[in-house]
Amino acid sequence: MKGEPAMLSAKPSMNLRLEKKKNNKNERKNMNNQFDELTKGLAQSVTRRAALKKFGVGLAGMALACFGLVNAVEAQTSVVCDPAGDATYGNGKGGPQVPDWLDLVQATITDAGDSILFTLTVNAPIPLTPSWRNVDDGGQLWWSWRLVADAADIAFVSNGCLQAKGQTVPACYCLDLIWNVQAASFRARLLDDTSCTETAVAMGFSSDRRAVSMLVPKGLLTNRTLIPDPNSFQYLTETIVWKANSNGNTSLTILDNAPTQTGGGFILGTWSSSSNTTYGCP
Ligand SMILES: [Ca+2]
Repeated sequence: MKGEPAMLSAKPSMNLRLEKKKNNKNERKNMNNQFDELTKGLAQSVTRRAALKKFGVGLAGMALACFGLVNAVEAQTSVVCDPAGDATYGNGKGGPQVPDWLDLVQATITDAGDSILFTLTVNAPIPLTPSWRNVDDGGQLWWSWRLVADAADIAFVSNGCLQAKGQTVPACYCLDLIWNVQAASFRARLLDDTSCTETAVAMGFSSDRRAVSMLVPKGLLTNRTLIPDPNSFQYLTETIVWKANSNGNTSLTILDNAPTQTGGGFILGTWSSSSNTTYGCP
């Protein structure tokens, strides 16, 4: 299946190159802002120093990488933009309106040395305690990344790792921020859905809560069948509702994708630690 966005293979004109240079500057600035926001989000009631301490070597490593990048190497970033207002439940056929904080507007992957920073931006602040009548009787809300090596070569697994029993899903690394309705809490995890191996990762919200970042040490991406090289892979992002009410009914429904999925095959963003890419951005 061909999923490579045409834009990514287009040869940039001179103007585009200049534009890119300008963007790189902005991206460096954004990287710093992003880190500050992430730290703020992680810290909230603790100091920046305590936040670094709390999340240990990974985040500290990222801080060093970020500060180093300002002076030396450019942070490489992949950005996918998505329209606001296109999140729907049940194809929009009479389903409840999807809250704006489940409407994806941007997905960004930034190299942070030994780690990779994943940031999803949505169309409204993610509430401290997200509530949506579609899932208030039980279940989970997900802000998700699906990481694969290549859209042209996706394997599939039929399993219960994603709590979508009986469904066939792409074999991938799943990076998810999960709001659990019953537990009334957030958690962030990296899941290998071929082995159901799950690892908690550091996460934080931006100060306006429109963005959530998750930090994944490259050393966690050890399944070389899924991703041969953590410095280069393809991805898509999703918001998902997993319903699990008291009657025992379960269903997993995708509300929004970035890149938007149209027709057959997967349209994926491309990440590489050696180049900047954008897709679908104005
Ligand atoms: Ca959207």
